[in-house]
Amino acid sequence: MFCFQCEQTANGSGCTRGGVCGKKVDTALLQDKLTSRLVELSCAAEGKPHDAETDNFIVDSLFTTITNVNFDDTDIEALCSRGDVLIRKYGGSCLFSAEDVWHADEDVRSLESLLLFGMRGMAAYAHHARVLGKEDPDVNAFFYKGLASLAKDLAMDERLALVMECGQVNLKCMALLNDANVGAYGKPEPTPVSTDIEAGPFIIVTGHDLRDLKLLLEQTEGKGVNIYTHGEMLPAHAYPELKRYAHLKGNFGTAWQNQKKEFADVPAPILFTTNCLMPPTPSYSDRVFTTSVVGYPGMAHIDGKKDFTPVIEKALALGGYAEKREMSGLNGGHVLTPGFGVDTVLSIADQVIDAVKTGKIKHFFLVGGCDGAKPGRNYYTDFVKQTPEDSVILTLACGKYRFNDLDLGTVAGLPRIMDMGQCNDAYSAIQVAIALAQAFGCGVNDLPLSMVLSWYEQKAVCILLTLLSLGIKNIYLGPTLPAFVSPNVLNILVEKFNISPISTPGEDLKKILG
Ligand code: FSO
Ligand code: SF4
Repeated sequence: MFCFQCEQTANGSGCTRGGVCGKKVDTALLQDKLTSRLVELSCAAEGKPHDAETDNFIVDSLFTTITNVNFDDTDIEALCSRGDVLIRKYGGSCLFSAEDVWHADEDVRSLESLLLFGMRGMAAYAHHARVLGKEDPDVNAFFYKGLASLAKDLAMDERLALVMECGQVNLKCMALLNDANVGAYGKPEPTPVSTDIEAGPFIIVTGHDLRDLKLLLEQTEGKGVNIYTHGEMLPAHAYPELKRYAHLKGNFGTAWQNQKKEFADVPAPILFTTNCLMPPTPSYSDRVFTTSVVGYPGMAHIDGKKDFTPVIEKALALGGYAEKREMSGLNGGHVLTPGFGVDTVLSIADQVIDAVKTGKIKHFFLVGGCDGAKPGRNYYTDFVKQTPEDSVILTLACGKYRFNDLDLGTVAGLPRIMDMGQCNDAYSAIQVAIALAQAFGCGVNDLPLSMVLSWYEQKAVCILLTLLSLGIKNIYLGPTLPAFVSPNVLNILVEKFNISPISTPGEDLKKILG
């Protein structure tokens, strides 16, 4: 096997004897086989009319191969077989091996990987939008174009153009998902969320799929079972149509990499709607439920009918805590406040613009992205703690658990930390940046705004590509640069976009605020 798609890849270069994430060799080989099927199918269907079944198959298969989504060979084999049927349907003939990508010239491999991993991330967002009834033909068409390109002999500049196009299409995809979420659940509004757990039965729901949460809330209403979000599900509390459920009580735990410790002895089941699933330990494996594209051998799976009865029964049988448990975030705080989406921030735009003009706010930082297991990630906590008092921190995705329970007070009457939501709510951050640039009559790169991002898996890749495709410069990226960015491709990114690896909070702040 060879896999280097995530930040924790072995030795910073590639997993070859099983994944650091727990992915087995056979699973990795099957994922390559599935990717090969997707390329073959796209070669056969590109430019032809394609049906919803094929579009959905491509999206869900790409999503399945994201880090920490599916470890179940049976699921991946079933997808490969469906791929075979679809390839025949479109009269496919091209024979492709994804493994060849890993052995290509290092710059070709780098650009092909950026594209493939970006598409995997984007597929997750396309999936979430689709389950809420929203699709975009341009987004669907790009999956065929991008996948088919992997079988073509292209010049480097053509490959680079495809990578940038992936970023542009992902902006559309994130906009689609934002519209789908707002259409279904209303505009997010700032909402304090407790980290404490009430007495009695409860279910922890993690991942990104708000529709799964909504269905679970409906099915648990009046049953004496409370619901707690975990990880990337925290922003759900901010949506009017979700927060109106009184039994959506609070948020449990922190980011994904702490799950083995946090789930070990909790008297409740855990529902995984998407990544990031880690191989469960025996202490809680009988309490793990997966749904949608998530899978793990031996774990209970809730199928597309979304009957959550087994999860609810498990919660009732376990009974929860006998008494209320006081819990806190990583810095000891007890309240998290998501809900600063694009609508909230733009509704106070005049206040923000005035505060910048009068010098009360001197700088904005977007400190966001994935959390992860490596020790160097304390950088993000320290960075936020060291930002000056006349600055605002916009944040999103699970990396925020490093600092989202800190009370940094207010600046010009505004909270200093504003949680914009899940990783896909990078869309909100982009819209806010564009609106600020318009208000000040300048470009986004001329704003007193710096992006200090953390990455782990492939959704972060597509978001980074979106930012670059918008021409956003001077991004700081950590905790380490992706193994799949070759030195030559890195040179291009540095020359065109002045992207830099993070160093220390003090040094980076000095450079930024210079
Ligand atoms: Fe975190 Fe995992 Fe949303 Fe990623 S839960 S690491 S960027 O999934 O997708 O933020
Ligand atoms: Fe290794 Fe990451 Fe691939 Fe898992 S997803 S096999 S940890 S590179």
